[in-house]
Parts: sequence; structure tokens; C-alpha cells
Amino acid sequence: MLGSYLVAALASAASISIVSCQNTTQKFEAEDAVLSGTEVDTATPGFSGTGYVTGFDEATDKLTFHVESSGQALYDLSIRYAGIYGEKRTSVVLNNGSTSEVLFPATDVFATVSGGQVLLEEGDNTIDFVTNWGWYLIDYITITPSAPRAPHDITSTLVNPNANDNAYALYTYLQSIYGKKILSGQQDLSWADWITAQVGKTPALVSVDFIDYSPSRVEFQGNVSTAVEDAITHHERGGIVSVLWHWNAPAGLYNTDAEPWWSGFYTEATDFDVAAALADTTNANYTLILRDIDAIAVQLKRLEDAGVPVLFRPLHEAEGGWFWWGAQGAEPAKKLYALLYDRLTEYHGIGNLIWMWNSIAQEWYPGSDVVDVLSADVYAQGHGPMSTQYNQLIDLGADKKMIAAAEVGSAPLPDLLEVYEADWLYFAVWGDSFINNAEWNTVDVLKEIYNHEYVLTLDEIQGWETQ
Ligand SMILES: *[C@@H]1O[C@H](CO)[C@@H](O)[C@H](O)[C@H]1NC(C)=O
Ligand SMILES: *[C@@H]1O[C@H](CO)[C@@H](O)[C@H](O)[C@H]1NC(C)=O
Ligand SMILES: *[C@@H]1O[C@H](CO)[C@@H](O)[C@H](O)[C@H]1NC(C)=O
Ligand SMILES: *[C@@H]1O[C@H](CO)[C@@H](O)[C@H](O)[C@H]1NC(C)=O
Ligand SMILES: [Ca+2]
Repeated sequence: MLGSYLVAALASAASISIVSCQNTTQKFEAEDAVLSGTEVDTATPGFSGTGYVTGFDEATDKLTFHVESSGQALYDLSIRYAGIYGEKRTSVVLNNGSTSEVLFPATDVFATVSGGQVLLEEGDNTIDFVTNWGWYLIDYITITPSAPRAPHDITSTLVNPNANDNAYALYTYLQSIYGKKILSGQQDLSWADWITAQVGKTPALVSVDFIDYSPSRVEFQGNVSTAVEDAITHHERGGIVSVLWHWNAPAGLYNTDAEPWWSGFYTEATDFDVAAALADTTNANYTLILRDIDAIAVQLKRLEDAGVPVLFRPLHEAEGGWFWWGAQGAEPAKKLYALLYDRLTEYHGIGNLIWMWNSIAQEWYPGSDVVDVLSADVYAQGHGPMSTQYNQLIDLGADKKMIAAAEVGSAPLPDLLEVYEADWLYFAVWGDSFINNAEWNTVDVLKEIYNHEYVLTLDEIQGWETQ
């Protein structure tokens, strides 16, 4: 997570193909829709109808389509747009409620992207496109009734041939609930305990951050991380544990007032070049990468020795580029992941990990032989089902990998998850300024979610190791 990328719903949107015996696709021209702060234009050729809509420059500028449905039903939304000013994002708001974000890749001409799915109610519905990054052209949208989701086809084995029994116990349990329930989750034990106090239920899953075990932080700070102890605490009360790692760069921290040492996981706070460091194994910076991985191995080993299986999510949000491990593009990020995987599983022989990947784009994917669970971090307000990202991850993993909402700003509403068949394995809300911020989650909504029959809480998963 963190600050400036509240819109970290990274996606390379793939176009959908509509296969149907009868053509039930309905098309709506943007120039015939309701404009608010936006305008019709015709300067860029290749549009359908009499023009397209542009002028998304103020935050509240929008385009509203009115769409009728004969009953409540799920539809695939497709958007014809042009990204002539580069890659952009739009916010799609359904019936003034749930908001999703759609990435518009840069294009020279009009092109089609999937806008995910929309659940239309009987009668009139509104689909708004609101500025977000702005500076795109919208030609038309189509909606097509969604086909039912095919059954999942999840791989029964973990990628590490030496995965231990604890990792398998967790993986087997996760498969048993996948598509039937969602695990509630929270970043940081202290915020999980805050939920217990506010909501009266405790998250099933707690994610901890190994940030403060990064050697380049340890050398600066006087305090000691308690992430391992926190994970063990949650495990001992019957919970499920995930680990992420805001890896402070091994070297090259600017450590200025603007970019202090503790921001050293951000691309903008270090000149550490991951591509150069990985280019040659005799490089001093390659050695520093190994030093850091070995420091993390010590902590993971403590969890392994304590019998704690871990949903391990390293190099998160790589494709965003805002962390140094993603700053040089897909190839170095994948190479670093491969090194991390080999070093931890083979050199250190760590067997308690379920390996998670946390980017959506195909070109960033390290491969199905080194990833057990796919995930995305989605910061969008409104408690929506995040079905765009879910469907993209289904495509990425050919539906053979379970899919988690590893970081969210707003916890998803279970009724929407069920009707969208967005079968996220778990959701984990980020900590300070998200879980405790009514713009993202009111306590009342959290109570509704945590008490919902579809959502598993700590009390409901007791004994999962032996199920
Ligand atoms: C189906 O309808 C849509 C919208 O009217 C149109 O764009 C598309 O070309 C049609 N497809 C076929 C196969 O007729
Ligand atoms: C959405 O809000 C607008 C005003 O902000 C209102 O005119 C419209 O009727 C609302 N639409 C729905 C579907 O509630
Ligand atoms: C560790 O130190 C940093 C910086 O000195 C501080 O921001 C952070 O809150 C400390 N963490 C804990 C767990 O005490
Ligand atoms: C290692 O990285 C640091 C920080 O970016 C850089 O200053 C140094 O030149 C690099 N060393 C080598 C041998 O490339
Ligand atoms: Ca048009």
C-alpha cells in the first residue's frame, strides 16, 4: 500500500470476446449519454456513431449511461475508448454506488477493453464514468449478459516439492473453502485487535509486514520488529498468517528530509538499480540482495520452527513501479522473484511457505511453477466486488490458482461477491487510515461484513489444520 497510490488497482485490461449464439449485446453511444463537465468531440477519427466523449479533466467530470434491465442480472461491460494521451484510468460507478477502476492502456486509435461486470437492477440503471486520471476518449459501451462462471480447477499441489505438512494443511483448507466462503483479513495484529474491539469478531487472517527486518532499516533504527511474534500470536489463537515485505533497498538510500531512510522501499527514495544488481552475480549489490534475503530467511525459519504456515507475498505491487523491485520493469522483477524463490526454498530449505504473486499483468508473471496463489491490491472505495481484477487474475492463472484480495482499502460486501461470483479467497484491509477511516470503512459496514454468513472469522475457522 501506501499513500499516493490509493488507486493501486493495477490491471492491464484485456479485451473480451463475446461468444454467443444469439446477439444479446446492447450498445450505447457515449455521445448520446448524459454529459456532466464533459463534451462530445469528433477530432480523432475511427469513432462509431456521431462522435465520442472527452474532457475528463476536473475530478467530478463524468459521463452517465442509462441502461434498462428486465430483472437483476450480471452483465459484462465492454468499453470502446482511445488512450491518445497515454495510459489512463477511469472510475466506473454503478447506480451511484459501487466503484471500480478500469485501466485504459495507451493507444493511437479507438480500442476495446473489458470494464468488468456490472450487476444491473430491474428497471433503470446508471453507469457513470468519472475522471480518475482523466484525459481519455470514450466512444461507446456494450453490455452482454454474463455467462455463469465455470468451476474452478485449482492445482492440488504446492509449487515447492519440499513444502511441509503445515503448508499443505493450510493449502488444503484454503481449497476447501475457495468459492464457497471468504476469509476476513486484516493488515497488522494491532488493527486486527482493533476490529475485535469495534466489531466483536476477529479476522481469520492477519497479514504482517517484514519491513523492519530489512537490513538497511535495522542499521538505522533502535527498535526491533515484532512481526514474527505477532504472527505466532495469531497462529496460536487459531488464525491464518500472511507475510509481506516492504523491502527497504539494500543500499543507495537517499536519506534526506524528503526521502528518509525509512521510505527506502520506494523507488523515489533510493538509486538502487535492481537490474544492474542482478546482471552479474559477482556484483557487490548482488551480494547485498542475498544478505537481505538471508535476513528474511532467518525470520521465516522462526515461523517454520513454530509450526506456522505462511501465505508469503514478496515483491508486492511490482508492476506499479513505485517500489524499487518494480522500478526497472518486468524482467528484473521476475528475476528477483526467481532468486528469492530459489534462495528460500532450495538454499535455506524453507518449506512452510505458500507462494503468492501480487501483480496482474501477464508480462510480470513469474510463472505457474513458482506461484501458488495469485492476488491483487485494490484501493477503491465503495465495498465493490473488484470483479475486474478477479477476472483478470482468473485469466492469468487459467483458474488453476486461488486468488486473494491481499490488500484492500474498503472491505468487499459479501452479497456482491456472491452475485458477481468474485470468489476472492480472502480480503485484508490495510491498517491506519483505511480500516479506521469511515470514508473507506464505517464500523457499521464492518459489522455487516464480519457478521455475514459468507465471511469466515477467527471463531469460525478453528481447527482448520485438521479439516
Ligand atoms: C452484436 O451487437 C453489438 C451491439 O449492437 C454489435 O456491436 C456487434 O457487432 C454484434 N455482433 C454480432 C456478431 O452481430
Ligand atoms: C444518482 O445520483 C443523481 C444525483 O447525484 C440522481 O439524479 C440519480 O437519480 C441517482 N441515480 C440513482 C440510480 O440512484
Ligand atoms: C521503529 O522505529 C521507527 C523509526 O524510528 C518508528 O517510526 C516505528 O514506529 C518504530 N516501530 C516500533 C514497532 O516501535
Ligand atoms: C550498488 O548500488 C549503489 C546504490 O545504488 C551504487 O551507488 C553502487 O554504485 C552500486 N555498486 C555497484 C558495484 O554497482
Ligand atoms: Ca460514439
